[in-house]
Amino acid sequence: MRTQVAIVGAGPAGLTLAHLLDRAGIDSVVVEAKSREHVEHRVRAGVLEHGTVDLLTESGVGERLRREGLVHHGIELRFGGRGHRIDLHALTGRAITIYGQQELVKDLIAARVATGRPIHFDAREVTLEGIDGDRPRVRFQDHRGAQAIDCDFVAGCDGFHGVCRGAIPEGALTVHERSYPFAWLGILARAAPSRGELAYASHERGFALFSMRSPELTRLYLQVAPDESLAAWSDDRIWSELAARFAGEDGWRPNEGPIVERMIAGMRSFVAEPMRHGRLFLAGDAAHIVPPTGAKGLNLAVADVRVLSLCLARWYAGDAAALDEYSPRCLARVWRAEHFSWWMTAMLHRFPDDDSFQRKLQLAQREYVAASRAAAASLAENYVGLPFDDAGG
Ligand code: RFL
Ligand code: PHB
Repeated sequence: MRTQVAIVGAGPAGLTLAHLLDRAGIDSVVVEAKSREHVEHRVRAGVLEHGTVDLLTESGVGERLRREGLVHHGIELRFGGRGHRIDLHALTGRAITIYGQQELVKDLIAARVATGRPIHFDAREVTLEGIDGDRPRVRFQDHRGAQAIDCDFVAGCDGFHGVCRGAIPEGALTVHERSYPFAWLGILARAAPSRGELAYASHERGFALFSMRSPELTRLYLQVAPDESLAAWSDDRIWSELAARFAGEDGWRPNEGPIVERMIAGMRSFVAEPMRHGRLFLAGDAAHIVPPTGAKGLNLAVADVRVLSLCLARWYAGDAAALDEYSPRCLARVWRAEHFSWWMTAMLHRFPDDDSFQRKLQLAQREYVAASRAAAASLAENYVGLPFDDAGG
């Protein structure tokens, strides 16, 4: 096989890149380790920034997203038994859209298949060669046997546990990392959302988040210990813990219903820089991870591949220096999102080792955001997403 760009990974980053390159008339081959069924049903992110929605719509894959996505103009911070609404729209003129990541993945795969360009699922033993030269090659195994793709560039969109980052020689990457002393237990319940907007609760017992996927599906998260086992959480325990953490003067609580999906996700902050080595470009979770409290991971993945598609189009049009911009432009936005995600996480979670001074500071921060228009506006502009160019992306 021969193509212009070999894309490793069919998550949001790889699929959006394949779509944007197709729109720019650039050929690509997508190679994915899992089955189509698997990637279309992996429940993960839910919040799309304003700019992400615009990009998807303008590039022609936003039709169902516009129809089925839930537009939200605010979020609630809940602490001290009270709710404090952050009016995202009044503060920024922008909104967010709730649309399941797997729905976006389905739309992008359908768009890819419609172009007739290749996408290989169930690829095993994916390896990269020659990324330091100008003829890289991606090898993999599938049901037909050994395959090889000769290409001009490789896009490493294979997530945090993929192989692409590891193909970069040791010493060429600098890694910045932080882990957190907790994880999130997430559930999807067949229950009508009992309020119209997301609620982020900070409670003595730990953090909890109320979200949704549709008028029939509620998505909920609980802060748990980092090594927590799902087996320790019966349905009853999950619902009573959620009720305790959301309890407030208004008597609001999430509706209960059958739990149709459950998972535990660790929390980490991670950046590997630069996001390029020779002819390999890392994008999305392959290059950086944020804790999910800021709802930024998927949006950053889309922002990265937007820049990559623009730089590649300029390179193919004869601008030899265009690709040098990729990593610095992405990293400006990545570090803003890293800070925001760390800040939201630090403000809202219960840190087991915090002393009373630290907890008072945390409370003072929450009260400031709830009371000050300037502080709320700062949260809001980061949450809805900074315009692409302002943040370097
Ligand atoms: P993905 O989605 O991990 O996709 C990588 C793909 O690469 C494949 N792969 C390989 N393919 C070929 N060869 C190999 N050797 C391969 N190794 C792996 C994988 O099978 C997979 O299909 O990365 P990508 O595309 O960079 O997308 C990133 C997002 O998935 C991630 O950042 C978000 O889900 C993070 N996130 C959220 N982001 C938001 O913007 N808004 C949210 O509301 C939000 N909520 C969340 C989240 C992530 C969560 N978890 C589970 C960590 C909530 C949670 C609980
Ligand atoms: C979700 O709906 O899955 C979700 C919402 C907000 C977050 C993280 C996850 O911060």
